[in-house]
Amino acid sequence: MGNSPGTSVEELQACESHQWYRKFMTECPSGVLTYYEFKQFFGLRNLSEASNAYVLTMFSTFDMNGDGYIDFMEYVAALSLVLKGGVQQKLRWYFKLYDVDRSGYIDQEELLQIIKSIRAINGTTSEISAENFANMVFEKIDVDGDGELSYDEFMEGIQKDEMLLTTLTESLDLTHIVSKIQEELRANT
Ligand SMILES: [Ca+2]
Ligand SMILES: [Ca+2]
Ligand SMILES: [Ca+2]
Repeated sequence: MGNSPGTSVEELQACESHQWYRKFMTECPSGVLTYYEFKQFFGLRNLSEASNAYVLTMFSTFDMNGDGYIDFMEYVAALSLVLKGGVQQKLRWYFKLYDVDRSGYIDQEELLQIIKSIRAINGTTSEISAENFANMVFEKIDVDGDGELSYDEFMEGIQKDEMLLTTLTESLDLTHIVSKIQEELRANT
């Protein structure tokens, strides 16, 4: 260690995991995060209803085995994916995030709620309403027109459309969202 010519991805990940691990264990000595601790961990307090709903969805996406707690492995898996995963990996994660009821499909209502939550968190004002945006997404990528986005429709449709891909990637970047929320809170105190 220390005198190797280049840092391999594995080494880098091991090192970063170590830092994440320290933060996790310092702030969460029990080894698992509850939803309440999750919000504390990321400094998320006094959230609006829409922001809360989104953070709860984020929490359940982190909680991969659905036991109501985020353990260290789940935490590292989610963060490393969000921070440096490839497009495919991220989209897979976004699909889970969007499919709130875990039906395996994203319906229009789920998409609409997520868009509204993200906009509320980011404080984004857009010339296009959340309703119109959701409609546009469905017009573009609901290929079989059944009113639900299957995993394949989502993965293929989003990757084919640069604008949608950019919008999704930017809006669902966790670090961006977390810092936005923190800014929002600082501004309000
Ligand atoms: Ca869990
Ligand atoms: Ca669904
Ligand atoms: Ca469909």
